[in-house]
Amino acid sequence: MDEAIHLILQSASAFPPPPGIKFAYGTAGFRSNASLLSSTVFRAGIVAALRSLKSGSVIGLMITASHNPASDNGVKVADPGGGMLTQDWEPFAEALANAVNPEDFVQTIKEFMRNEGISFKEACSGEVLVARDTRPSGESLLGAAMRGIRAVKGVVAVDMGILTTPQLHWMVRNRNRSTPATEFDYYTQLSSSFRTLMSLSLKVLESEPYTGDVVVDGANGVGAEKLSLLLSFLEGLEMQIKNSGKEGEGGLNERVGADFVQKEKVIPCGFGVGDVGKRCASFDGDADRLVYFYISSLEKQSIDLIDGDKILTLFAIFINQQLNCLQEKCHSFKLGIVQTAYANGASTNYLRYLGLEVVFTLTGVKYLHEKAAEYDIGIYFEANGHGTILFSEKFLAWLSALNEELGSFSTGLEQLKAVQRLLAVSKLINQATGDALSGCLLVEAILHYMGFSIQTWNKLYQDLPSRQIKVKVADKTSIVTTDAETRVLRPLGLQEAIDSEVAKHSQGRAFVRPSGTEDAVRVYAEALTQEAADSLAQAIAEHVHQFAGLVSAT
Ligand code: 16G
Ligand code: MG
Repeated sequence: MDEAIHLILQSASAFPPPPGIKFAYGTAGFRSNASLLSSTVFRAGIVAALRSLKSGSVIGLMITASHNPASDNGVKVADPGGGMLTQDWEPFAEALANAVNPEDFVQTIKEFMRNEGISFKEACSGEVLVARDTRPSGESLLGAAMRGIRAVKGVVAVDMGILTTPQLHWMVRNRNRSTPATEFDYYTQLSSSFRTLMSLSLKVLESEPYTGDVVVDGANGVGAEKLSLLLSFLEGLEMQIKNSGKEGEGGLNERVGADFVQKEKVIPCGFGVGDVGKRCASFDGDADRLVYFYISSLEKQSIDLIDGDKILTLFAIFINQQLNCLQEKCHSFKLGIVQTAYANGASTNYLRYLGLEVVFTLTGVKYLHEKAAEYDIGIYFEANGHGTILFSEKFLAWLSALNEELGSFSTGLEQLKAVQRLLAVSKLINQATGDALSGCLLVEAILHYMGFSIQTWNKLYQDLPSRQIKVKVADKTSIVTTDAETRVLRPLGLQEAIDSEVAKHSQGRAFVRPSGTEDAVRVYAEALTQEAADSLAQAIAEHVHQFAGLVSAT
């Protein structure tokens, strides 16, 4: 043991931590300016390697900072099921990232290994797949990650090259299930299940025709390149890709991409007069978020946004229709919808009006994913475009059996088609995590099936006007929330102040929460008019200043 730890320590000396900086394993791993990250990435490599030894499974390590500027980078660990690192390991990841001297560093590893019952093993006992997005800093951080993983005796590090975040999660999940898991397999599975789904569509005569001509904003990131690879498996499908990151197309996430489009609600760079009237989709920098939009006014540069809530609604309607078709056969299976406090109230009302069960979790994919996995079919989405559909093994086994049973009678049966549609969705949609590429194909297939134009889809319900404000306070951790972040526990009195502001507005709703990715407190407000939502958010931001100590508000 001591000799193996000594080897880790020796490798670590090449990656000294930057002085005076505290790293936090936030909502989506470590994130910071790339120049500060080599020690953190090296150490995250050690965490991933130990996780692989502990679980006896393949683990993933993704180097990305998603929608952050190109100068930032980050790192996160994918667990054996393809989801986020188990939350019990986050304190260890943080303690290791922040261990300043060699004694602390060694002690942190030793103690954790002892508590978790992990011991070093012989060669090839563990394996970590490493991928990165297109950020320039990715290559040198990859080196740090590989060194960190290889420093742990018995663990192999495999460089998977440049991938989207969801592709790496998908590969980890598949490797551990012994199902095809290469990048080629990813495109093969997505394209063939998409084709199956399209072939099972109803041809509703009076519906608006499916045109297939969607324009995709790739955020100048990795998603654009991977989408064009995927399209090479889907001959005949028309998708125009903009902001693909090629020379002259602008910088990564610079006034482009899902985060920009969803927050600013303006036309992203690269889109203009030629795109008016078209269905447009935006990915974020690592392609795990998806939103749709169409240009509403070129003059005002405005768009009509179709956010994660509306994608969720489209998926829920479709899945529910298929389940209704199988109602007499599957009443014991449960469909659950998972949202966060950021979900527009109009979406929740609409989903409940459809008779669906809607539950709420904290912000962050790991929380939504965990909750959705409790259902036979769990659909989760954040308004910002992170989301997917999860199917339980039990439900999939039942579907496969039903497919055989019904298939032996007749091929045209509507029930059989419903079964086959659900099976195709389970293969098309990424079961490991939200995925802009697979999500986009599913949206396209469902729009085709429903005969919906993007405008019809948008009109399913009308969003309540909302406003978000970021407040800088002396210490964001002074704000403690409860009830899936919808209510404040501390500082005492702040919730009462919020309640009294909300009560002044018809259909008002508001909450505050400390950000998991930035040093700030976020305020969200919703009301019947934009003016009311703006003034409610402003009034609450002022209360936050008073209660938590002002630095500034933007
Ligand atoms: C991260 C999360 C996202 C969440 C956002 C909230 C993942 C993969 N990403 O981007 O789910 O909505 O953080 O940021 O979990 P905030 O805490 O700063 O508001
Ligand atoms: Mg992302």
